Amino acid sequence: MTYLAKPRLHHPELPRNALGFTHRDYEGSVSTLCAGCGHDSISSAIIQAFFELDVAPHRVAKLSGIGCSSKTPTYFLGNSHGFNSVHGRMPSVLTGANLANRDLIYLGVSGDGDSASIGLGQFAHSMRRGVNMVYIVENNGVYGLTKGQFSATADKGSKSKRGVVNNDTPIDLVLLALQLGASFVARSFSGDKKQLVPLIKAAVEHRGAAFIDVISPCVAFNNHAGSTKSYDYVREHNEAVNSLDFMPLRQEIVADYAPGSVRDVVQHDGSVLRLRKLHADYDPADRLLAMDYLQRRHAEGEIVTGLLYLDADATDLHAALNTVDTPLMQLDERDLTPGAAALEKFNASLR
Ligand SMILES: Cc1ncc(C[n+]2csc(CCOP(=O)(O)OP(=O)(O)O)c2C)c(N)n1
Ligand code: SF4
Ligand SMILES: [Mg+2]
Repeated sequence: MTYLAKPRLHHPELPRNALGFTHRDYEGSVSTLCAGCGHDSISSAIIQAFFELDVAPHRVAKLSGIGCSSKTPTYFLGNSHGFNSVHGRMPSVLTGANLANRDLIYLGVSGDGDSASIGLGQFAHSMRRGVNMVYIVENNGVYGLTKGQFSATADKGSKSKRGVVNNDTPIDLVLLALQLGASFVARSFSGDKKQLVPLIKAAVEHRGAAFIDVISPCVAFNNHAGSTKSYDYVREHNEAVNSLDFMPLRQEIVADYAPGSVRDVVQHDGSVLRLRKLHADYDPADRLLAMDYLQRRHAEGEIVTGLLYLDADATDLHAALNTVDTPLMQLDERDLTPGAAALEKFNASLR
């Protein structure tokens, strides 16, 4: 058995969102991951975010690769579309689905092995093309599913459970996403739901490539002293540069912070991200500063979290390709073969 179904009965007075759905309507099957795995906390944050956003589950397509992290879409949004692809190939499958049907919300879930090793090229191209998606990496520094080998995001000098030292330079997917042109880049921690839920909500409303790297401890293979992805290490070295409130379009904006300490950023759909600065020298609108800051703080042993970069005016792959507003899968034969006269007119426009 690959999943455990949840009983359908639930309390009749569970809170409902604007669509009349309860939290349960956004859940999936019972998780079969190890008790305490960070990935389960991320699933719970995803459920919370979509419930609070009042998104109808059938409007979401969740895609993943292979790994414990890539199994998690079975444990949330059980009423959404889903596709569990091949190891490292989620981004190209997601890109194709997005091009065929732009009407869905695309949620890619991956692991550090899935995205920073076998799928690194796929990760890179989905970022640089600006595919409209939320791309979450559940980053534990190991290949959890295949018994805890170091992954490419493991820090140099960090130790495996058996005491082996990792000598390889780590790949920082946040830095790569910044360099490759992602327009929403964040890092969070599976143990910090207060930070993660608004980040996911804001990423869903963002148009363009939204990337969230979530440090997600693997309790079976990477939660010991000497690991830099353990619960203890991340709690001790977590430096949040800002805190975020997400306000959908219809919600009244109430000023509850001292002037100057907050910045409201309006996204294309009118939703507002209210950013409260925790570090005076950090500006999430400055891509180059973000890259410099992250590398300097990493050298000091800090894990910088929060909304690290945002281009609120970003556009996506559909804008670059100038595709029609109607999802391509809805076009019929007449739209796709407009006839000789239309072809002649098009050819003439290119002469
Ligand atoms: C093409 C291919 N190569 C290798 C594997 C073996 N494999 C399965 S999961 C995995 C790594 C998973 O690590 P990660 O993506 O970090 O996920 P985690 O289990 O840590 O959440 C590997 C190497 C595979 N399934 N397919
Ligand atoms: S092996 Fe690690 S990543 Fe996989 S379910 Fe267990 S704790 Fe989570
Ligand atoms: Mg992993």
